[in-house]
Formats: sequence, C-alpha cells, structure tokens
Amino acid sequence: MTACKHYLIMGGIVILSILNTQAQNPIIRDQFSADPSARVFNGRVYVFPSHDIPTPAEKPGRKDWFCMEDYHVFSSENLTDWNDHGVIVSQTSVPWVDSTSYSMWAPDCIERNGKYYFYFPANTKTVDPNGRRGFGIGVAVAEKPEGPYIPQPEPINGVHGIDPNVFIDKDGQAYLYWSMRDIYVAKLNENMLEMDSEPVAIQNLPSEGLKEGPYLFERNGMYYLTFPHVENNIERLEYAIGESPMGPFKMAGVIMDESPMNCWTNHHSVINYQEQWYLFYHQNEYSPEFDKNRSICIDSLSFKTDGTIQKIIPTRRGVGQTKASSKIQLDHYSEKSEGAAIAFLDTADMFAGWKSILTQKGDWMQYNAVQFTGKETSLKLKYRATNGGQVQLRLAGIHAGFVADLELQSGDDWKEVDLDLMPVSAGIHNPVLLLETDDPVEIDWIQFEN
Ligand code: FUB
Repeated sequence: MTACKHYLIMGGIVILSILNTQAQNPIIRDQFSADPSARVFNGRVYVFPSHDIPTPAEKPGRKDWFCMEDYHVFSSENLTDWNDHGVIVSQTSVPWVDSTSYSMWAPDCIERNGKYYFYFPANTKTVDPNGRRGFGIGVAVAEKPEGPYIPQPEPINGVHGIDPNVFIDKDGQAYLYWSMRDIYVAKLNENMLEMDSEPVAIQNLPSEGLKEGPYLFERNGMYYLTFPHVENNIERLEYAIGESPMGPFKMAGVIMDESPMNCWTNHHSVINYQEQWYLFYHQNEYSPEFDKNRSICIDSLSFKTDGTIQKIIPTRRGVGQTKASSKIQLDHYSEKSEGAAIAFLDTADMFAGWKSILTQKGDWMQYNAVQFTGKETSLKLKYRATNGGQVQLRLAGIHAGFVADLELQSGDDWKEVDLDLMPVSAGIHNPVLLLETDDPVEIDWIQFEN
C-alpha cells in the first residue's frame, strides 16, 4: 500500500489530494506520469508531467502508442510528500485541440509577473495557416501554479511541434524551445503568448537519431541545452553548452544513459531547490511490458569543477528524507546484496507497489536517509516467510550498530510483527535489514514506532 487519499474542503470546493507519504522513485504512485517539467514557485516544487493512460477502446488509431487526455499538477515541499492538485487542462477544455486525439504530450510551465503560463502540445482540430495539421503548442494562463488555468483560444502562431520548454533569461527575455525532428528556439513576446522572432533550428546537435524534449537552464553564466537523443537504440539524456540561450552550443556529454528497463523515451527537467540540483526524468517502473505508460522519478544532479554534469545512474531510493514513523518501503533500497530482489506485490495491480525478497542467508537491503526522532521504541515489520526465519535490523555508516533481531513465524500469509528496539539517536540513519537464516523471506515494509 503506497498512497492514501484525502478529501480537503476549501472554500466549499472539494479537492482531491493524494498524499504519497512514502514516495520515492517513482514519485507518483497511483497513476502514470511522464515528461516531468519541474519548477520552483514560491518556495515549493511543482511538477507538470504528462499523464499516460491505458488506451481506451474509443480512441481512434493506434492502440499501442502514447495516450494522454489531460494534465495534472503535483507539488511538494520536501520532495517526499506529493500533493496532486488534480486536472488542470484536458483535451476537451481547449478550443483548438482535437478532443479525440489523446495527444496531450510533454508540457512546461513558467511564472512571469505573478502569472503562470502552462505550455502544452496537442493535435490541432484544423490545419494551420501554412496548411499543416498535427501538433500545435498552446498556452493556458493561471494566477496560481495549481490553477485554474484558462486556455488561450488558439495555439501559438507559427509553431509546429512538440515538447515546449520556456526559459526566461536574467535580462527578462523569454525563449521558447520545442522539437520537431530538430530542436528549435524563438524569442517570446513580453505577453508570453506570441513569438517575437523567427524560429531557428539549433545547430551542432547530433544529426542522426531522434532528438526531442529540450530543456534549457543556466548556471554560472553557462547555458545548458539538455535533451533526449537516440544515439543507439533508445533515448538517453544528453546536453550541449553555450554562452547564450540561442547558442551557439557545443555538445558536452551524456546526463543519463539509456533506460535499464528499456523505456524507449526519456524526458526530463533540471531544477535547483534549497541549494541542491535535481534531475526529474521518467522510466516505466509500473508498466514493464509497455513503455508508453511511464512514471516520473527524481535523482540528485551535480556538476564537476569545469561545469560539466556528472552522469546520473537512476536509483529507486530517489531523494528526500523518510520519516522513521512511516511505512518504509525497503524495495526502494539505496543498496542491496546481489541475491536480494524486488517484485510486484500484485501483478494484476502494479500500483499496489513492490515487496523485497531476501533469498538466502546474508542477503540485505539498505534504505538511506531515514529521519529518527530518538523516541522510537519498537520496530514493526510486515513479512511473509513460508518456512519462517530470522532477520536483523542494523544501522549502516557512521552510526553503524545492531538495533533489533526479529523472529519470523512460518506461514503463507502476510504477517505483522512488533519488537522492542535498542535506542536509536535522533537524526538521519540508514537502516539495513539482513537475513540471518537460510529460507527466503518477503518484506512489504518496516516502520518505527514510539
Ligand atoms: O510523452 C510523449 C512524448 O514522448 C514526449 O512528447 C516525448 O518527449 C517523449 O517523452
């Protein structure tokens, strides 16, 4: 079990808010989410992803393709607990969008002068003035990051493509980037709704293999144009650097290699939040057999002294601290022994989450950055151990030490056990669960109680 639903009543309006109190990677755990565009607004992180759904029977055309009918926005203060603010724009709420196309692909959002501009691509109802059908890019405007967003009646004139990204430079000039085979850039007007220059295709990027999903950010006067690119078989995240938002750029390296779970796409954004850089990206954890149903993840990003980006290996642990009193999902481990494994709890309902499996004596799983108050007195564990067994809980790292030994009863059903703990000091610790006996055991979660 990974998410609990709360209904909040605010000013007479009922708002559904999903509080993912154990959220690690993927961060959204009750629906698919992809193409995360993260932004820091008013000291809080907002993520504007696309929303993959299983293809409904009524969708015309290909069934084994991307299928997206609306957008949600999510926000968090600690990168662990995420609130779902609900649907902000849907294919039936935008006048120019073909409302049967399920083509609401990767969006972006930016703030200017206290207004929030949400950019999104979708299939147009009609041909554009140049006779082109296909993807247009539209804007919806709100007074608050979570909406309500009011869509403009027409898409941005002169833009034909997908994956919009907006960057506002220190001098106040805004730029729109998008992709359509090449990656394009144009200046945006003060009003953020119209182009202020002719689009140009950015040069010196790889000429072979699909490029899409541009995301531009600036650090120490260096402009990083980051984008997914198919160098070999599937997309990986690459970047180029330049001294101005329109380039020229030169290729600088790979941020993330091809997905280890073979997700054909990746799509990302980069933010600095509370003095730390983060990469938001997606994989297909909840849909290993169909990579068009994706899920968004976060990992920390860092720079080398010359300003180049340290390559990131996707983790299950993700970022943020986890409260000792929450149900800690060891299957989102930071490290594990070779024999330890994870599996879905229920293959008919992937959103039920995963379990950890310690197979043989000596197997272990470690989960980093757990916040202890120092008042915890017992450890609770949900497990299944057909032949019974014994596990030990230890703390890794500088606080290394033994905390508890738990005897697990044999049986084919899930059980919960409670046991007294040795005192644990207040602060951040990295618990490790170690199997001390020979038969396999499965763990759903562990939890510390006062
Ligand atoms: O989500 C649909 C498309 O897949 C996006 O627009 C691309 O960037 C890729 O992630």
